[in-house]
Amino acid sequence: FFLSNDFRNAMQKNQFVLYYQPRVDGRNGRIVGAEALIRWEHEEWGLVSPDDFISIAEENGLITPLGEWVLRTACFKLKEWLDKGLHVRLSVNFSIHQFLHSDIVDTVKRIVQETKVDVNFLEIEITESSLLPSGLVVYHAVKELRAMGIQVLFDDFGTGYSSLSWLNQLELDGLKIDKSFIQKISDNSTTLEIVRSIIKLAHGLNLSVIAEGVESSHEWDLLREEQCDEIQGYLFSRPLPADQFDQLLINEV
Ligand code: G
Ligand code: G
Ligand code: NA
Repeated sequence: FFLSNDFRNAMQKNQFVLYYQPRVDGRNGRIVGAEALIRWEHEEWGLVSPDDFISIAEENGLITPLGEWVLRTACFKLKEWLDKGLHVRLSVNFSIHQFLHSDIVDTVKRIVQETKVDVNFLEIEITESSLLPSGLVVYHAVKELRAMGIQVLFDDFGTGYSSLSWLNQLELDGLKIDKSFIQKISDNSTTLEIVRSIIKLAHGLNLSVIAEGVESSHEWDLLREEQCDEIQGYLFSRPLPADQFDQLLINEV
């Protein structure tokens, strides 16, 4: 519903911002990390969700510079936290297009050097559906990123068609259970059983498990019982602008 000119202008005018949503320890609710989530502060439309512009950025190729901006901004933020002694991890969403149409490993190396961030606190989220058409390219890039010390998470787990075959082929560090499952675990015993099985499977493969979209303490109780490693959702906090997230972090330590 908008043109790529708008988009180019938006980059030049610095209209993109990162929000940060806390990820907490599944046992005690303490903040252990955050996910960086992009928003567009549009002059007329207000705050625009990535759902409304990421796919367009993928189509017109602007996802490459945009993705670079996201990673650089996130790495500078992470460096700032770590320098203050706030030892949290930060995950960044990567689009499959960044793997296919740019040298993603080279970009990451460059930005890590530029920002001097400790990569051991950096995580990359890749969506399962987006892995599907591009096996080998992703496979090699993931391998190299992990060799650098970066952790790679499988996002929206359970919603795509290839979860299990991908688990079998890719070496990863963790998976995020899609919020569509979490929203049903309280009142649907089948869904609860599926989530329970995903967690067992993941732990058997040495993967950590993050549940997304946790909104009630009952959902948290159920997940804690299953030893879910981390929780993310409105129960703890919505995605926050950087200064508000900083405040939340500082208050907790
Ligand atoms: O924050 P929100 O729920 O509006 O995010 C909607 C979707 O946009 C999520 O699936 C999320 O993974 C994706 N998204 C958010 N930020 C980024 C980003 O920086 N890069 C990419 N590729 N996707 C993002
Ligand atoms: O890419 P990913 O699937 O991580 O998408 C994260 C999206 O989920 C973001 O757009 C974020 O705003 C949204 N989100 C985060 N927590 C909750 C929640 O508790 N409930 C719902 N409905 N959405 C959430
Ligand atoms: Na994500």
